[in-house]
Amino acid sequence: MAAAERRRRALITGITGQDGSYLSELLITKGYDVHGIIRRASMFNTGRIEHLYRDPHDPEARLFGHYGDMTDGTALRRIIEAVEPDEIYNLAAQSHVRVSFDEPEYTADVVAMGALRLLECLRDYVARTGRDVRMYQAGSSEMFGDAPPRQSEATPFQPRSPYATAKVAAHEHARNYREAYGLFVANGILFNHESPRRGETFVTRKITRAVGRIREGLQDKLYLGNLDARRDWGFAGDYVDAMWRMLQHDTPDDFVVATGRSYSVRDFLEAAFEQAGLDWQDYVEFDERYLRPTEVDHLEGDAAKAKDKLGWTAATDFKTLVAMMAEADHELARRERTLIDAGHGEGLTALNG
Ligand code: NAP
Ligand code: F7E
Repeated sequence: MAAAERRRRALITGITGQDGSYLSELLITKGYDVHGIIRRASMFNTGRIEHLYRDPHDPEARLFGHYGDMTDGTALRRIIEAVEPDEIYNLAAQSHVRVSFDEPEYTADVVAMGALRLLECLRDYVARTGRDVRMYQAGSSEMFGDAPPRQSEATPFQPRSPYATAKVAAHEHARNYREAYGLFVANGILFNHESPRRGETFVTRKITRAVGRIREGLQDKLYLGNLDARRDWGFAGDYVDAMWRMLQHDTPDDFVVATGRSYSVRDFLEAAFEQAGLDWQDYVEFDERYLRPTEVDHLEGDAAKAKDKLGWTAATDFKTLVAMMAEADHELARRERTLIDAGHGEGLTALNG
């Protein structure tokens, strides 16, 4: 292909995660070639992007994988040199807040140092080639921590977990590289976003998975921690569009991405069990293992700047999101039930997501 016809090229860290899969779909639809960094695992970890994959020899192939890890700066550098991306989306993270209290050093290494490693690669690559390469940094509403709602770009960060402090560090590194070296680095500050592809240990998916399994007689209890926490839950498919818009904007900036409405974990439970005609109180039990040493009580975002400057608003409301997840997880549980009835073990985890 002649240089003039070269398709735009995106590099995504964390491509195998929830957001990586939706972002890959979006970018392929927009005509990009998508390259993703995949970490080596003893089992397949590409379930969420398998439907996008074709053999790289196929001229229709648009998705390409590269082994790498956010803890390995040399590999990141090599991948950027080989891919020559126009846009980089840094989505890789140890993204579980509760787990970050158990693995704080690893979380900081992947999230904070990982972002810094990537910025260093970008800095040198841009200095050497003079190319316009844009980077998105996946920041989080967790960075606001204790700050009272509604939180906006002007709200000071008060992080409450090793995950959140690492995200604040990554966010500040990104701002500093923007100012020090004139790099185009946009910081997203995304509030919770969910989907049928959400990891199963996050509370929304844990609930909809349980509802589906309870309906099919595969589970009879659901153990949870704090039901009072309030979150601003949106749909991941909507949020990756905001990421892309940030990199098409004329200047690099920081943007809150949120629905502007918050609900408690109890509200989510009620809505999800109601889908199945069940009363959550008959099934849910408390387990202190799911409490955090420091909790974030109330996150509710003000995304007025994203609306004004990027033309972005959340398209999916809470009720639609819960219904979408509950329906997908009921279907998953039905398939588990069929397999079990056919004598194929305890359940089907490979099809999750
Ligand atoms: P996710 O489903 O947990 O995906 C995380 C991705 O990072 C996976 O692809 C994972 O690979 C990869 N990863 C983890 N450790 C890595 C390492 N050491 N090296 C390379 N890759 C590594 O997270 P998500 O929900 O898609 O979120 C995407 C990003 O947005 C994350 O940075 C998250 O912290 C941030 N964020 C998420 C939300 C939300 O509500 N979802 C809100 C705000 C910000 P494996 O598949 O191999 O595990
Ligand atoms: O918890 C409470 C828990 O783990 C939500 C990540 O994507 O969003 C996510 O972080 C709330 C918390 O998400 C259980 O205490 C009760 O108050 O689903 P979660 P999170 O901590 O808000 C932000 C924006 C990110 O950036 C993160 O990467 O639910 N909760 N009982 C529970 N939570 C879990 N996981 N499990 C429970 O049993």
